[in-house]
Amino acid sequence: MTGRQVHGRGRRRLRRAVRTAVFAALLLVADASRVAGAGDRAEDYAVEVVEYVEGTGVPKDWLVGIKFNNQVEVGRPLPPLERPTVDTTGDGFNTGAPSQAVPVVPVNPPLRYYELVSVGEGGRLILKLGRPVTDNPANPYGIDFIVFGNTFAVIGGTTPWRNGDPNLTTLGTVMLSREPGKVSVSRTGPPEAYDWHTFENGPYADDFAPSLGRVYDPAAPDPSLGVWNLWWGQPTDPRVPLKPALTATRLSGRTVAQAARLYGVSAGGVGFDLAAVGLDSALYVKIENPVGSGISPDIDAVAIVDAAAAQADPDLDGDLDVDGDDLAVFRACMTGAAVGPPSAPCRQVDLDGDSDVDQSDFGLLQRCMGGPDELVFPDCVR
Ligand SMILES: [Ca+2]
Ligand SMILES: [Ca+2]
Ligand SMILES: [Ca+2]
Ligand SMILES: [Ca+2]
Repeated sequence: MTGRQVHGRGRRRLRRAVRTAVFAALLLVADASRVAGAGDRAEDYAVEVVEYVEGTGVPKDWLVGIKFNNQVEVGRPLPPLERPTVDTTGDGFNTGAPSQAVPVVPVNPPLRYYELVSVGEGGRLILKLGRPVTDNPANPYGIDFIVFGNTFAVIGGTTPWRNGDPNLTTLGTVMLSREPGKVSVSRTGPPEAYDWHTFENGPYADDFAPSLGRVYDPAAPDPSLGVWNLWWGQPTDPRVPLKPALTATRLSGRTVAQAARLYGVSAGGVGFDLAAVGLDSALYVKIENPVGSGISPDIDAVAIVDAAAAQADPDLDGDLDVDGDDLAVFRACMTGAAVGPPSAPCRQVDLDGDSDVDQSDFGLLQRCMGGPDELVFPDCVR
C-alpha cells in the first residue's frame, strides 16, 4: 500500500469519527450483499484462511493506524473471504468523510484494514476455496480464478478523484500499489500434504488490473449510496474475468466512466489459468512474498470463474473491437429463434439475453460494428 500521511492535527478527531464509520460501513456491507444481483454464492470464493503468517512491513490503514490484517475489532471474517470490496470509505481528504461509502473504482482501491490482508516480507497466506476450481474449457480467456488486491491507476490529467462525476477524471498509465505476490495452487491440503504448483513467472497477486466495485449504470444508480450517486449501479460480478486485451496502456487516457464501461460487469483483478501449471483442478491458493522484496502484497478476495456468468459482449474474440472476426464467431454460435440457450462458450453471443442466438442478436452486433482495432464499448448493445 502506498503510504499516505494523516495530518496530525486532525488525527484524534478522525479516530473517533472512524469508530462510528466502522459501524456505518458494516451496515453498508450488509446492504451491498443484499442488493447484489449477480447470483454468486459463498462457495464461489475462499471460505477458510488455512494459514496466515504475517511477514514484516505489513502496512496500516492510515485513517486509524490499524494493520491490514486486523479484522477482529469489527467482528468480520478475514478479508480474503467472501467477494471483493464493493464500497470502501472516504479517505477523509479527497473522497469524503470516513463515514461515507465510496465505490471502489480503478483510481480508488479498497483502503481499510478490514478490507485487505497484507502478506508482508517473508509472509504467506493460504486460502481454501469453497469448492474446487477447475480448468474448464468454457471459461472466458482460459481464466479459472481471479485474485483481487488493491492495485490502482494513477490519475492522468489534472482533475483529482473526489467520488464525483466519473466522466471528469482520467486514468494515467502507471499502476500504483502493484505488489506482485507469488501464487501457488494445490489440489490437496490438511490433513493431507499440499501439492503446490507455482505460477513462477506470473501472473502475480496484487497486480494489474485494478478492482471495480460497481457497474457503471447511470440509468439505474443505487439509491442506497445517497443522492450524490448518479452513476454507480449494482455490484460487479467477481466471477467474470476482465479481457486480457484490456491492458494498462489501453485504459490510459480514458475516463473512470469509460474504464468502467470497458469492464462491464467484471470486477477486474488478476486472472489465473490452471492449465499454465498443469493442473485440472485446485482447492487451495497460496500467496507468498520473499524477504527483501520491499513489498507487501495486499489481498482482498479470490473468486472462482463462472463461465455462465459472462455477459453480453459483441466483441466476441476479445480484442476490444467489433469487426469481421467477431462476425465469424457469431455465425459459429447461431442457434436460431427459441432453439434453446446457447452453450457456455456462446453465452456472450446472446446479445439481447433471451436465451437464443438469432436475428435480433445479429441486429445488435451490426449496431456495434466498427472496424478492425476500433475500440468498442460493450454497452453498445443497450
Ligand atoms: Ca483454464
Ligand atoms: Ca498493494
Ligand atoms: Ca473483436
Ligand atoms: Ca438472443
